[in-house]
Amino acid sequence: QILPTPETQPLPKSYTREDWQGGYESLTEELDYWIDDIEGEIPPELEGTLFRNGPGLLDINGQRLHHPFDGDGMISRITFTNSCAHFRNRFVQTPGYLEEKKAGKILYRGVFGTQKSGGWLANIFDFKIKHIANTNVIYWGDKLLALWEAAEPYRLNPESLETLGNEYFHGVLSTSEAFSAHPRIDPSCTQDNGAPCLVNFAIKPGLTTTITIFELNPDGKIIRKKTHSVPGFCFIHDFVITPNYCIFFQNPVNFNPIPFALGISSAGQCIKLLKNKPTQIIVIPRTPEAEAKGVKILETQAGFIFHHVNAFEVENKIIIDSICYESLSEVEPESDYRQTDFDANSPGQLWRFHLNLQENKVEPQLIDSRCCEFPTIHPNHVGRQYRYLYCGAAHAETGNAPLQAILKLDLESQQQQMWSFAPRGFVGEPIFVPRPNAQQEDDGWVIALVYDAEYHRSDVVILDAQDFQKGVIAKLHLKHHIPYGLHGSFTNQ
Ligand code: 3ON
Ligand code: FE
Repeated sequence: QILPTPETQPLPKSYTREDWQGGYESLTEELDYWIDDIEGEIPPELEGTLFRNGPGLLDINGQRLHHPFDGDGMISRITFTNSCAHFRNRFVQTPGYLEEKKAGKILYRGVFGTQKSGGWLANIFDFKIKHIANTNVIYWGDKLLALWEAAEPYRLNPESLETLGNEYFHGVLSTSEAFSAHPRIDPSCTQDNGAPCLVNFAIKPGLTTTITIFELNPDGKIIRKKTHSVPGFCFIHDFVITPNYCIFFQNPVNFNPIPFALGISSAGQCIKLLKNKPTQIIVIPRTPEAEAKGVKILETQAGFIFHHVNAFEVENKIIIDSICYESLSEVEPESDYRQTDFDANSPGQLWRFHLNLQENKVEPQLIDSRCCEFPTIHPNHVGRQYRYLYCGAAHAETGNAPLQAILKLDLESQQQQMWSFAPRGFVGEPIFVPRPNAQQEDDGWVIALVYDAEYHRSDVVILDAQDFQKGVIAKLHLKHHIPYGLHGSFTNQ
């Protein structure tokens, strides 16, 4: 009798697909209440507001969106004060959101596969894309901004979350000019006598791509803006900064716009990863001293990167930590993302790239093979040497799976801490909030939204960043779920 070898016996999963799917239901209500169902205690020193953005609608009046990234942006705001917490959420009132709400049906094509009903004939030669403001939300220069990488930001009232209109930064950003969803805040800018500075970019893809870099002072004014041209088509979602450089990874992709033009598939679906072509690492100077050496392009292995963790300079080297995928999961026109076969896709894994600018050499190094996404670090270490990173992670050590745990990595000692919400919890992006007057890099809290399939609701969970093994120090039960989100930020204001 032949018994199956252990390798061929699939491990029991830490989740069920049905549970995971629950987090992809729309939330149509806009709510406003004090959170009164709390396990544990909110640390009294934790004062400030966590803003989160993500698709709030996964359907328009019952017409399903093809992919969650096409969903209208919904901002959640959790304010912590005196160990109490207040919740409020509102949709970003983009013209597309309002028109579709009124019409009760899909009126626009989305970047990730959403189409107007009626097949390709209803979509052919329609190049209009709905601006959805669903990817990130930041508070900078006394302005709350909802971001989406292909268009200009929306400004919201930070208290009421009411949409105030597009933000053009005193006309320095022009109409339809993009402002990406992944700004980085340089905690101490050498060009501004050590004042903090927000650095962001805009990609205009084409046969040659332009990358515009913006630097904003603490008053929210664009004080530096420069455009660079790079050869080839770029799909770049995130970047990293150091005091002297902005660094972009140009994923080796090919863009064939014909199926998009013919109404067969969306723009995003026309992007294919080329596995036999290298990734180009574009190093753009920020300072006049670095500028003298010009833009440099280095090459490394093929792969796809959405998110980077951080970068820093050591002598003539630049170190960059990123989440890399071996292949890009396809969102076929006929498929349903809720039926995703996790095992068929490659997991995001943490890599470190050592760039030697003198010798034009790149050394990639796998740091951790566990499936992970949504990395975050201490805000004062952006662009600088750092020791700790936090991210969402799969419960199991190997394979691709939904994020169910929060992982802390000590990059110096290689030690790890993990807190898992499996089997029924699913985590979003964690945010590290330093404790006021803390001395150590990991002295603070990690806050995340966790979807709990058992009650079909979301919890705001707070961990002690120094000691995950303590467990959740406060679990704030919301009265409803929040659909799986993208990015957010914390502000002490
Ligand atoms: O030709 C261009 C192609 C293109 C794709 C035109 C373009 C500039 C309009 C464009 C647009 C890109 C956009 C709008 C990208 C938006 C990306 C987005 C909303 C989210 C990306 C999220 C990435 C990740 C890795 C999320 C992971 C989530 C989980 C692991 C858990 O749910
Ligand atoms: Fe992102």
